[in-house]
Amino acid sequence: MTQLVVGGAQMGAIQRADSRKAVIARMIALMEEAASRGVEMLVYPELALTTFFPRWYMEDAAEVDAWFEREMPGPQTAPLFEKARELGIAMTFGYAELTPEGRHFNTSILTNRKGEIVGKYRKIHLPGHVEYDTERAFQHLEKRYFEPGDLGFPVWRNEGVVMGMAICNDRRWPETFRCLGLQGVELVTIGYNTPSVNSQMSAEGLKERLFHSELSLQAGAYQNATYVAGIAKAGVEDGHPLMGGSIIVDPNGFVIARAETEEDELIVAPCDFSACAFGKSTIFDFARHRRIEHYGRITSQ
Ligand code: CDT
Repeated sequence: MTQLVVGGAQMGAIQRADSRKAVIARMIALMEEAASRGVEMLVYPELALTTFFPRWYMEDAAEVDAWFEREMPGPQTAPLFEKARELGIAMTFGYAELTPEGRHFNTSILTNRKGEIVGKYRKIHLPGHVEYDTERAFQHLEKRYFEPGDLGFPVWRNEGVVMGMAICNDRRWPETFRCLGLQGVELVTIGYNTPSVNSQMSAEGLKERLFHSELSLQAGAYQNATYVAGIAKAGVEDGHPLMGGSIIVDPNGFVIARAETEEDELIVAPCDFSACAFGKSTIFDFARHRRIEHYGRITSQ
């Protein structure tokens, strides 16, 4: 029976001018608070090290690449890994990855409690568009700056728990959760940056966006009998509001921890992973109940 105290390190706004050093200092402060509350596994947001730069249209390759990390850990992120090792906290966070071959991904990594990287995920469902869109209230250029992830949806047994990662828009796709669920996932970690308003539909505001996020995270948890931690970057970044709404959900789909602010805020939930077994062996016993002979359309179109 494995138990872990899971923390969600929601982060408030990161401005375009904020340095990596300043952001890492905030992440370390959240980690120290997490340690004082007994957290053993800490989840940070998508693109945790920078502002949500895909809202900015850029043509200059060097300007774009400045938002990316060429190594992980690198000189600026090493103090975060050192602190995690010192405090014995496993963690996951998102960042923009530039590979030695010059490929660009929206990535998250997973570490164990010794500060060693045990897993990497590259975002598969990239929302938005490639070119400047004059019809939008603001830009969402993930398809311009990243290529779709090439690692699939793996899981890792980390600290006794089967863990998988997804990133932001991935949470809206049941296929994400089912790919992880089919591998027995017990904790899905998902960082996100979600604008508080829809750039193409003025009627959709904060209330609806929070609802859709919770709906997706709760359904994913319940339908795959897994804990889910959905953790936001929130607040107003250079005039552009991102919603908060970070939650941790149990394997029955109930919210067991919830952020109240749009600032740096820690949420904490003790998780008993034996609670995943009931759903996995009854209503969501995939081996007994799935009817894959009728699911071909899902992957053929
Ligand atoms: N970062 C990210 O994936 N955000 C998207 C915004 C969708 S609107 C283009 C999300 O699904 O929250």
